[in-house]
Amino acid sequence: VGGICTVIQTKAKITVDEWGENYVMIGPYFEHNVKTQVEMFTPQNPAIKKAMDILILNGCQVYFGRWLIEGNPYVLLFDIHSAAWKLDKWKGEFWNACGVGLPSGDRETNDALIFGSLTAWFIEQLTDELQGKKNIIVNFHEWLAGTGLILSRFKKLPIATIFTTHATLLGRYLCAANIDFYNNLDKFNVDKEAGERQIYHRYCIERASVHCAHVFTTVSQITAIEAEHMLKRKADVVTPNGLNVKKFSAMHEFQNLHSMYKARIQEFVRGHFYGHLDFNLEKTLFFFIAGRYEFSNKGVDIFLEALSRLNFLLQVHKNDVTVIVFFIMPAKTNNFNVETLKGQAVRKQLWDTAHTVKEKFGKKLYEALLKGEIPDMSKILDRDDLTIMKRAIYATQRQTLPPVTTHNMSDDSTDPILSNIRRIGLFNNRTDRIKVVLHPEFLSSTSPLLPLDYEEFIRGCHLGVFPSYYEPWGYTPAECTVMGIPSVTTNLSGFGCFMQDHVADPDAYGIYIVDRRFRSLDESCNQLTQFMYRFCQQTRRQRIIQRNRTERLSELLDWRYLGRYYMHARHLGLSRAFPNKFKMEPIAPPRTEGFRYPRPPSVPPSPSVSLHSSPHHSEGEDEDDDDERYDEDEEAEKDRKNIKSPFAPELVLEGERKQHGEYKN
Ligand code: G6P
Ligand code: 1S3
Repeated sequence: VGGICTVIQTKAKITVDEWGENYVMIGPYFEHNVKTQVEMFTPQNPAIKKAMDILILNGCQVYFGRWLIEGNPYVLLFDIHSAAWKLDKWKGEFWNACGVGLPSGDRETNDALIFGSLTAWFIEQLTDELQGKKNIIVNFHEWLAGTGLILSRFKKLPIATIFTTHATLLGRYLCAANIDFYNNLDKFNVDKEAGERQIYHRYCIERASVHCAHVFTTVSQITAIEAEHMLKRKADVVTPNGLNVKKFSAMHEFQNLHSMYKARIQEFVRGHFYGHLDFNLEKTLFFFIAGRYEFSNKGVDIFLEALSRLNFLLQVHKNDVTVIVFFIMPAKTNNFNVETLKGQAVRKQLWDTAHTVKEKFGKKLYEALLKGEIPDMSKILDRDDLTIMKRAIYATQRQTLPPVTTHNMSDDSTDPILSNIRRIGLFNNRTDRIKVVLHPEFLSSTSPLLPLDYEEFIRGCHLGVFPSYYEPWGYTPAECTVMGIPSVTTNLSGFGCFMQDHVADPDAYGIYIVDRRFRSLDESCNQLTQFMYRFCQQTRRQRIIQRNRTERLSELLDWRYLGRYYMHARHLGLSRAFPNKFKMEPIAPPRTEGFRYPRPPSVPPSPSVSLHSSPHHSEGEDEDDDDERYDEDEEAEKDRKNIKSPFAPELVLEGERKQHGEYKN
C-alpha cells in the first residue's frame, strides 16, 4: 500500500515495454479493487493456465486479467481467504523450511504466509510446466511478499529471485521511538531490539528473504546502509523510485494549473477563516505536509517547531506575508466538525447574497442606461438590499478562533499534532502570520469542504514540506517536483540524497534539503526555518521562475531513466541463478551518480533570493505575469543549453550496455 503501490503501478509501463506478454504481476485479490480496476479473462499462455488450474482444483481461488493502469500489465491474483484453511499446514511447512514460527494473533503475517505459500506453489507448477524452456525472474517486494521467496528457495525452484526492500522493519520502529538511529547503526543488537518490539517473527521473515534472494536491492543509498546493519547484507543494486512523468506533464500549462487550483484553495480559506480574513489572500502562501501519520518519522515534530519560529520571524520583521499550512495525514476521526462546515456555509451565504444584490444592481443600472441616465449611485441600493447585506456580514461574526482541525478527532487530547499545536500556541490568532489546518483524511474531489484531489491540491500549493527523519525514498517531494512545486526534503531521505547527487544547486531548483544527518535537532530546525523564511521573502516573479526550474527536474525522476536499475538487477539475477546460461561482464551496477543538473546560469552567485534582479524593481512588477514569462523563457533557453538531458542517446542506449555490463545470453 501507499508508496510501494506507487512504485509497482508506475513502473508497470516500462516493464511491459521491456517484457511484453511475459510480464505478470502477482498480488492478493481484493474484490472491490478488482471490480473497478481489473479486466478479467482466462490466460492465453498454456503454462500459466495449467498452473492456475492446479491451484483452483485444490480449492483456491485464483484470478487472471489485465490491470487497467498505464502499460496494462497482466495480473494474477490469489484470494487469501479461499486458502485460509491451509494456514496451519503451511505454518508447519514454513517452520521446516526456515525455523521461523508465526504467532496465531498476527493476522497480517498469517495472511502474508498464505499469500507467499500460494505464490511459491504457483511458481512450482509453472516451472514444472515450462521444463526449463523459459527462464523466470521473480522480484519480491517487501517482507510481506518475502515468504514466497523463502519457500521458493527451500523448494529449490529453478528461478532467479530478487528481493527489494522499501524500508526495514527495525529501522522504522527504532526511528519512531526517537532513538538516535543513524549515529548508532552499528551498535544495535538487532535480535534483541526486534524481540522487545514484538516483531521478531516479522524481522526473521525480512532477514531470511534478504539472504535467500539471488539479488538484494533497496530503494536508496541511505536504506542500503541501514539494511546492511539491520539485515546484515549489502545491497547488490540500489533501485531508486521513479514516476510516470508523462501522467503529470502539463507542458506550459502547469503554471496556469497552479493559479487555477490555488483559487480553489483560496475559496476554502475564505470559508474556514470567515470573520478573521484580515490578511491579504494575494500575499498568502500555502504550505503543506502529507503522508502516513508517523509523527517523528515524517518530521512533523521539527516542522511544527520551525513553524513557530517562522511565525515569530514574520511577526518581528513585520512581514505582510501570511502562510497557511495544511497537514494532510489520516487519523481516526468522527466526521467533519461543525465549525468547519459552518465556515463553508457562511462563505456560500455571502456569495449568494453578493450575487442577489449584484443581479438587482445590474438590472437597475441597465434600466437607467436604457433611459439614457446615469443612476444615482447612492440610491441604487434600497433599504432591503442594505438589510440583506448587513445580516450577511453579522453572520460572519464568530466568538471562536478559526479551528485548527477540520474533523472531530477521536483522540483529540493525545493526538501528537494537536498536542504540539497547543504547546507552541499556533491557534490561528489574528496576530499569527502562520495559520494551521489539520485535515486528518486524504483529500477527495467529492469532499464538501475542500473538493480537490491530492494532485490538484499539490498544484495549488506553493511549497511541500517533508522534513522526514525516516524516509527510505519519499514520493511526496518527488510528486511536487514533477508538478513544478518546490519542496523541502532532507539528507536522510532517499529522494533528498538522490537530488543532492544529481543537482548542483538544489535550492535554486526549489529542492531545499535540510541537513538532519550531521546537525543537531535544533540546528536542523533553524535551517528549516531559514528555508521557509527565505521562501516567504521571494517575490511572485521569483516564485514563478523557481517553479519553472523545479518542473525542469522532472525527467530525472522518470522511470524511463530510473528503470535501468531494475533492469540491471534482473540481469544480475539471471547471471547468478543460471550461471551456465547467462553472464554479465563486468558485474558492475549502473552508477546512480554521474549525471548532474548544473546550477542555473541565471542564478546569482551568492545566496540572494531576496534580491531583485533589476535595480528598478517595484512591487507592481511582481504582478506583471507577461513580463515574467518572457524573462523566464529566455532564462529557460539558456539553462537548457547547459543541461545535457539524462536521456541523451549516448547515455541511455550505448551507455546502458557500458554501465550495466555486457549482458550475454
Ligand atoms: C502562475 C500563473 C500566474 C500567477 C502565478 C501566481 O504562474 O501563470 O498568472 O500570477 O501563478 O503565483 P504565486 O506564486 O503568487 O501563487
Ligand atoms: C515506503 O513507504 P513509507 O512511506 O512507509 O516505501 C516507499 C516506496 O518505496 C518509499 O517512498 C517510502 O520512503 C517508504 O516509507
